[in-house]
Amino acid sequence: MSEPLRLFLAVYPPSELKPALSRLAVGLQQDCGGRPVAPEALHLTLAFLGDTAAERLPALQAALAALKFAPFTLCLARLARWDNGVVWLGLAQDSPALAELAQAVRTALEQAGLGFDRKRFTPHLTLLRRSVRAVPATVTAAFEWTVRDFALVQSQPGQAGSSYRDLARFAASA
Ligand code: 2AM
Repeated sequence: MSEPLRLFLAVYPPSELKPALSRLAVGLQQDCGGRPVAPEALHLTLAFLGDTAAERLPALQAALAALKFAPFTLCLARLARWDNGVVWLGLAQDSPALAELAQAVRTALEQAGLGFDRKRFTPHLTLLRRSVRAVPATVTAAFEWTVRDFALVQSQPGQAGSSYRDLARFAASA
């Protein structure tokens, strides 16, 4: 059997928003410490599978390719910090379309017999890791984009943190 792959499913911000998101992360580093996530690695996780046998990839891809969802708009405008040092950008308000997509993805994984982290879905886009101070109330942000696809991503640990590689993209159907 080959080495397992560390996998997760994520929505990416469009490339035109990445410079501004990255500037926000670098600016927040001044206030909160820690390490900004690189622009190309910015994402919002729908489900985390963790170590998955490479042999399961065809079943995983088939299950995700069969999933139908319509494009939807996402508004991120809430900055917060968790005790684990993650500073993140969250939803301006609940997004039923995002919650439905995350639920559909999780149901598809379950039906395909694939393991995943069953912690409650908390939509967040990580901006900083290992921060040590709270986000000042004076820092605000607002980002909006249309989600048209999601990605199956492989996480590879490295000395400078994990790097991510897209294995597949799954497009909205309308
Ligand atoms: P985080 O940004 O809050 O660390 C790859 O690790 C992605 O999967 C990250 O977005 C990470 O969230 C998320 N994730 C969710 N559950 C995870 C888990 N149990 N272990 C590692 N990453 C997890």
